[in-house]
Parts: sequence; structure tokens; C-alpha cells
Amino acid sequence: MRKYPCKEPVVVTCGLPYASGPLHLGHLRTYVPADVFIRYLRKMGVSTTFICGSDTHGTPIMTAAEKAGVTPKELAMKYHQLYQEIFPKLGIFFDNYGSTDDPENHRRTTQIVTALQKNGYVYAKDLQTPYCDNEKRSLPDRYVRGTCPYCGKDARGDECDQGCGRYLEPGEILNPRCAICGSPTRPITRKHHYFRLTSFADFLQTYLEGLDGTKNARNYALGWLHEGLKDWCITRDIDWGVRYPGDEKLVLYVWVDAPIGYISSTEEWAKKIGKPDAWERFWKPGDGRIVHYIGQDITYHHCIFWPAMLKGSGYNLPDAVVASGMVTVAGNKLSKSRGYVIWIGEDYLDNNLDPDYMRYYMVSYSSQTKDLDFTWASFNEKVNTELVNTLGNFLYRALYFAKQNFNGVPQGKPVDAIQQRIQKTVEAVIDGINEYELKKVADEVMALAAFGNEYFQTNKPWELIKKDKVKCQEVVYNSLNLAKAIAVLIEPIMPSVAEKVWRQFAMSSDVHKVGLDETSKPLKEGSKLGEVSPVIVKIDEELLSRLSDVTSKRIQAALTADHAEPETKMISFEEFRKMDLRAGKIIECTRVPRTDKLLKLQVDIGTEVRTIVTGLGHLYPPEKLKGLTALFVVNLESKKIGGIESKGMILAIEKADQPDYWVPVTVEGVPPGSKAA
Ligand code: B3M
Ligand code: ZN
Repeated sequence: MRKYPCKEPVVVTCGLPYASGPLHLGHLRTYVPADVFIRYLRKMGVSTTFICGSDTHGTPIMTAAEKAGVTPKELAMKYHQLYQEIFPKLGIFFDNYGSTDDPENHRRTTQIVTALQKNGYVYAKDLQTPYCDNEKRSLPDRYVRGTCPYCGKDARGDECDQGCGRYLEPGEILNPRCAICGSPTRPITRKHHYFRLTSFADFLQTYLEGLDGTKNARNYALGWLHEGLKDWCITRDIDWGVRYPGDEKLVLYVWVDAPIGYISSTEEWAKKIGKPDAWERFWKPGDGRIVHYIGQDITYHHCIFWPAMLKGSGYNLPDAVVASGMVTVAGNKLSKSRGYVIWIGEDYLDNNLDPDYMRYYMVSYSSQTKDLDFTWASFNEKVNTELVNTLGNFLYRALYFAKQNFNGVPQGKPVDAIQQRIQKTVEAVIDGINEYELKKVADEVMALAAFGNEYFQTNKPWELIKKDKVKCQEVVYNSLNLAKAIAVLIEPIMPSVAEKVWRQFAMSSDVHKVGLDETSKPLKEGSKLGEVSPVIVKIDEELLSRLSDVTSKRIQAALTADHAEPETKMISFEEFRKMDLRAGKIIECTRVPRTDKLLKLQVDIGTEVRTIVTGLGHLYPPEKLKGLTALFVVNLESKKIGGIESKGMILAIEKADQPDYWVPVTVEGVPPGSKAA
């Protein structure tokens, strides 16, 4: 049964982008389909609200800010602004684009968490989390790396990002090490706050079984539910975020206030339109519908955490979750550091490439839930075969012929078969929307354009005009009706192309506002046409090869940077002499507890016995080093490593044929304290 069109208003949201870097192709896999979807709903006469905003909290923002040498707030505001400017350039117009740092979101988050506390869904518990003595800070989420307890792959604190993709609770990761300096961590104990996720298992089972959207979201979530839930730690020991109501020294985990951003951004919209209560129709129990567009990798958060939070605090539940497949670049997972990235600004818009082409590519490349592998060649191929040869070709031929020969819309009657063909496409488009399958929608519209080409080609109006003018007029008239229907149908995918066609038809209406029923309204005979020109053109070959070059160079540069030898810089003899190198005898050697690399040495350097910590523990057992005389730097600033004050450093050589294998520089036969130069 069809869900759309519906009488109830629909709010469509997109996953809130972390305001931590420029927009890239991966982002568009969510935002373009959501925008296309909502434009089709409008064309069906559904009342819609389109909501998004920047995700400004959590360790993704903090780590990026530290790298950039600015405060998290500065970083977030910079990219928040950038997003606000770039989305409209892609034809994506949100009814409101908020930020999770807006006062509305702080307020709504506090209200929801307080409600959860009141309803008995939050409890306090002592939790051991990793602390780095070297950086002198606690290490939540992305500040820690270690081993995934489920699949054994290297993972970050809150997510197994290189392996099974599971969400990880604080304290769960094995062999934690500091993501900043690499040293092993020490557990500290602190009171944290937990959300009783486990008490929502039955509710989630029923809820998920009835959840609309794409099957992947629902099925993944049901699978996780089956594996069993854990209560969810919702606080973090950092100072960037929304304060935890009840302990102002803690902030809420970013995944608490981020989805609440959907609600607060809707509240901002309601205020903006002068109906401050309008948001309640969606979020308070009522008839409004909620549709979330997200990337598949954040399904857990949207299908497990989020509905439980909403339920526990008395809010409305999402009706549908549409989870899109991921974007890969030339077969590789998107990665900025590894060079597999296409920037929307720098690589695409700045080269004056038409946003509509990318919109079309994004929705028509593959089914919504499948991965999309981007290459410039496949992009070009789609533009040339489908957009230029099929769509653009038909629109131009029909309009140009009419303009040249009749200086407008000729006399004619709509042919039933053509009208039915249009109607069939409209129905298929509505079906595609009901299935959240935009590839089907795009293919149907393209098939109608192919039909138009065939109709034009087989009827040969250029011959008819010489022998049967009436018949010629009829063919052209019906071709124009087809072209007009195609313009209406393609508008949600290619809004500016539709606008151009509409102008060529010299229409007084707004193509963005007309409904799908406009497709069946025949043109008025004798009406004028505007300037006619091709609405789609091939991508310049030279530009294309330049872009392919840029992409492959970027990947190459990232790969060589990984293996590059640092350039050797000359130093003066004076500089060299500053280093105090002495022979030291290792008289004691023990492992530093709870670490896998650190060894604590007691070293006789002639004048005294020093404590020196070294990271060779994974290569040598303590008894191997004990008794050796080796070369030490003895005037190095002391440093705390693994909680121990280290006063000096052993010299070791990395084997040229075996990276990461270090051999201590031993100097047998000299007394401790002997000086090297
Ligand atoms: N900021 C982006 C991501 O993990 C994250 C989404 C929040 S949606 C409420 O893809
Ligand atoms: Zn894993």
C-alpha cells in the first residue's frame, strides 16, 4: 500500500554533518537523495519540512580543532558557515539549518535528559576510563585507540572503525593507547551516568518490526537487538558539549545531543515561520511523520539509541529511516588522509561543473542501499549516455523543431497513447518514492525521455513538414507535451535543468511549485516559446582529464607520504656537541604493568643510577636487556612515560630491512659513564 502522498505533514531530516571539515562526495550520498525525496513529496502535494544542521560537539570536533590550532567552537563555526553556504549551491534548501551548539539545542537536550532521569532511565555508576599521564588528560572516544573486543581489529574508542563497525562503550576497548602520543594509558575511576537501554529491548523489537524506510536499517538493528543490548554511558569527562544536568563537570556524549538537534532545528524553523508550536506536530505525540535520511554507518545510533531516548522521554517516534550505502573512490573507502576524497567545493563546484549532473549521478548510480564507487570516468559516462544523449537530446530536439518551424506550440490534440505513457511514468515515480528507491525514479524519467526520442525519430517530423503539415503539427505538439512532463518529473533531481526548460516553454508558473498533475495538462496551442538552447552539455574533455589527474595525484601523494623518508637536515658541530652520550650499564629491567611496550630500566651511567623508560618491550623480554652496556642520551629533558619519570633515552637502530624492529646500540668492554662523541 502506498504511504505517499499523505495528508499528514512530513519532516525529513538528514544526518547532521560534523562541522569539522569541508563537504565531500560522501556527504552527498545522504543530502542529495533527501532533497530529491522531499521535492517529490511536494510535487505530490504533501506538506513538508526539511531539517538539518551542524553537529558541533564531541571528540571529532575537538581532535580536528586541536590539529588546526583553534578552539572547538571556532572550528565548528567556520565549517557551520561553510555548510550553510554550500548546500544552496547544490540546490539543497533546508527549511532550517541549525547547529547543535545553538541555545535551542542545549535547552531541548537538557529537557530530554532531565525527563529520562525523572522517568527512572538514568543511573550513576563508577567507570574506569583511560587516562594519559603523558598528555595529562582523560581519553574519551576518538582520543583512544586499541583492539576491538569483538573482532580483534584496531579500533577507536567508541567505534570499531577498521573492523566490524560496532559501537563501543567507554572502557570496552582492549589494550588502550593514547591516540595523541601513542603511549599506553592508565585507567582512572569516575562516576558516570548510564541510560537504561536494556529496558527498551521489547519496545525496540516491536518498533523496529514496524519501521518504514530501507530494509538494511531495520534488519541491521533487529540483528543487534538479537545480540543483546548494553546500558549506554551517556556522559564524558571533557568540557566541550552540552553539560550533564546534575554534574556540571561532565558533558553528554555527542550522540545524545546530536539527534536532539533534529528537534531543536525544527523548533527554530517553527519560530522562523511565526508558528512557534509548529514543531510539536512532528515531535510531540501527534500525526506528523518523521523520515530520517542517514548514512548506513550510523544506523545503530538512529535505530537503537534514538528511538529509545524518544520513547523514554515521551516524544514521537520516527516513521522511517532511510540508510544509504557508502561512497568509495576508485574502489577505496573514502579517506582524507589516504587521498581518497573528492571535495565538492574545490574539485567540483569551483570548476563550474553543473550541480544537477552530480545530483543525477548520486541518485541514479545505484540503488539507495548499495555502495557507490566514484570515478571521473563513470561520472562522465553517465553524463554522456543518459543526460546528454537521452534527456538533453530529446528536450532540445522537440523544442528546437517547434521554435524553428512553428515559432511556438503548434496546433494539435493530445494523443491518448502518449498521455497514458506519461501517466504510467508518474505512477512508477510515485511507487519509487514509496519504496525510497530513487534509482527507480530516475530510471523511469529517463525511460520517458528515451520514449520521446523514439517517438520523434520514428515519426520524422522533418519529413512530415514537407508532405503532411497537420500530422507534423500533431507529432510536434505531442513531443512538446512529453518534454514538458519530463521537465516536471525531473525537477526534484535536476532543479536547475527543469528551470531552464520551463523558461524555454515561456511558462508563467514556477516549475518548483507545480504538482505532478501538471504532467497531464496539455500545452495551449499557439503559445509562444522562449529562447531555445541545449540544457545539457558534455563535460569538457580537458577539464575531465585534469580532474582525473588531480584525484590520482592526491592518492599517489598520500601513499608516498606514508613511506617517505624525512629529509635529513644538516646540523652544526656545536649542535651535535650539545648531546651528552654515555655508556650505561642496565642493572635492572622490568615491565611497566598494563602496557605491552614499556620497560623500566635502572641504568648505571657512572655518576649515578638513573630510571629510564623505553618502548622496546614488545621486541625484547626484560632479561634480554639486563646486563647490557648500551649508549644513552643522558641530558634529555625528563618525561613521564607510562606514569614513570624517565631521565634519558637508550639509543637504538631501526633495521633498514625490518621497519619497527629496533636494536639497542651496545658498547661492550667500556666502563659505565664513558662519553661518546
Ligand atoms: N555527525 C555524522 C556521522 O557520524 C554525525 C551524524 C549525526 S546525526 C544526528 O556521519
Ligand atoms: Zn570490531
